Amino acid sequence: MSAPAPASAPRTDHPGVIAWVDEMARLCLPDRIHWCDGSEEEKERLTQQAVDAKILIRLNQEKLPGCYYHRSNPNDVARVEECTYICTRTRDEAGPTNNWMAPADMYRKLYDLCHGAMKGRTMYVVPYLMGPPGSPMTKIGLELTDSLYVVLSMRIMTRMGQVAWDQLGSGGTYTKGLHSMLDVNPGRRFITHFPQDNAIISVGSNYGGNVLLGKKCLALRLGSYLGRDEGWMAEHMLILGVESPHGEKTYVAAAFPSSCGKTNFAMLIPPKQFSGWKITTVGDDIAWMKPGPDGRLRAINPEAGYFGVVPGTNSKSNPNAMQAMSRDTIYTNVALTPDGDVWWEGKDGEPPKECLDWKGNPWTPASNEKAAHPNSRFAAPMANNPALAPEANDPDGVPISALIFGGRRATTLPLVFQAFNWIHGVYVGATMGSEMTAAAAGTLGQVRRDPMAMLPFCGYNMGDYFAHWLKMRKLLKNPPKIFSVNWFRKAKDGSFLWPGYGENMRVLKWIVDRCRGRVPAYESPLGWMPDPSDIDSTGLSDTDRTNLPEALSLNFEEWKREVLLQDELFFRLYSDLPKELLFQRELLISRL
Ligand code: GTP
Ligand code: SPV
Ligand code: MN
Repeated sequence: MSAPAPASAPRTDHPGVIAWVDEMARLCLPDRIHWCDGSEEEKERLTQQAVDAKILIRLNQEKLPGCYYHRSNPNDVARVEECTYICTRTRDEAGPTNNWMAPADMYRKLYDLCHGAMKGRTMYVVPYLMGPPGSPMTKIGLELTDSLYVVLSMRIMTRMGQVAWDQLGSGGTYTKGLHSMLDVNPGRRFITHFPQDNAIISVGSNYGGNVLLGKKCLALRLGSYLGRDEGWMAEHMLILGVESPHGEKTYVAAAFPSSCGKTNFAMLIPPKQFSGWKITTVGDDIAWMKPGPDGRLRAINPEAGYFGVVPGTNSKSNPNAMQAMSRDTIYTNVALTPDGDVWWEGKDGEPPKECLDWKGNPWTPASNEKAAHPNSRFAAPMANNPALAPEANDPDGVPISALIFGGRRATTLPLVFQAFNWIHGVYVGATMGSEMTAAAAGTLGQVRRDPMAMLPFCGYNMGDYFAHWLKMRKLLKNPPKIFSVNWFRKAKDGSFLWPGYGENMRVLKWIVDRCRGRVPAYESPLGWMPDPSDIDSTGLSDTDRTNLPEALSLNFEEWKREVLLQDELFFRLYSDLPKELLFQRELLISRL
């Protein structure tokens, strides 16, 4: 057993912080308070405590140095949208797509739940930055939590510790976050946001986006709210750099819903025919974007780590992610092998003859259940990614040339098209649909509208969010071009029409060339589209090349249905919907 940690003194003289931590401690009644400094020494000590408390299992350190394993409660394996609330002053500000409760009522309910909730536990005070130190776009957050798993994950996912205390100083602005696992009971699980107080309270969960408060809660829900007021955008987007053989660099940001390919796309390795082309990762999940002095949209990745989907990741689909999670990583809900290694469906090699599944039960290849949960995740520092763009630490961010929207659609949506202009692009993003995945509790496979991949993450009325998108155009002299992609279209036999993963480079190259005015496109009812011959197919397999025209095709019957399905969301948002989007819909119908 490790020695108890020395009592820790406040690491700041910020009077607001001292008073708030004191108030929350008197509410939650922890046995002790630990003010985190983010040091290596602190990490070692807290990790040992987590191992002693069986919160983490130390993995085989020869195979996976610095790696640990965690199992969450089986009732707590994904974000829960029905427990997620936006507590603005009025219901209308939160809009019809968010759960809402009046702030006073929600505070009362949660303070009741939190009262004495940390008895026998330690309250960790976790300071963190969202964004590179010194960036004008960076925000400071404080998370009070009774979960060591959260503390150690936040240390990977954000710039946590002294660096944040330094930036906070004695008068800085920060987002307040309170998290208690309580007894991890789904009946008492609430992920709540108070945009007008710049505050978050999360109780009853110990999983990912519910509890790593910098991520979806601050960087997207509160971030989108702040962005509207301050003239910037917080988006569920990866950011990547494309480097041509001549050293020309182009940056794109892409919004795909949860578990629809952002991490994979952000770490793409081009096929060997693209010699000299290189993709570097700025971010894999969240982009904060603001008009720069040059009139272009500049983006930073507010995070410092990846909380990535594990199943399906292997040395073929995503070698960079495999490297990133080979050390200093926390694995959650994968399978554990007898030699202290991890396994999951879709990993390289044969399944182990026996192992423990994500629930800790014996598992063999004959078992009917999955060994790893479909939403099992790795938390790895971005510094581990061999393709990390050095610009990920640049306080000025990167200039964005293209914004890409994409969903998981078995039909209807072609491989790629380019919107006619910004307003049309906003319409394309606003009408995005995608099949539900394991990243959130819900019905798998059902198509739902997920505008800009932000349906679960927009911190205010979705209609006003569209208006904000439209307004951003006026702040940009050189706005990015907007594209739609779909890697998931299927043939009649159910197989994917497009090979995806690294081969997506072929589509990305068309996008980059469009941004630079180097490649033709024809005008289709949806937007500008490539002829199959405009997509570089050297080295593509015969089947994939044969399928390309179908992957790019438009089916008018499907589009008639699609336009009607799009209406469902527009109908819900009608009173707040910018009229421009209704006109775009009329234009689309007339073109079809
Ligand atoms: P979140 O972290 O939930 O926001 O997800 P994400 O958007 O980062 O998704 P990720 O890259 O982790 O991909 C999720 C799953 O999509 C992977 O396990 C793959 O199975 C699948 N996937 C990713 N890219 C492709 C692709 O190009 N083609 C196909 N067919 N599947 C893909
Ligand atoms: C997502 O669901 O979009 C994720 C995982 O990136 S979580 O952090 O749980 O939100
Ligand atoms: Mn995500």
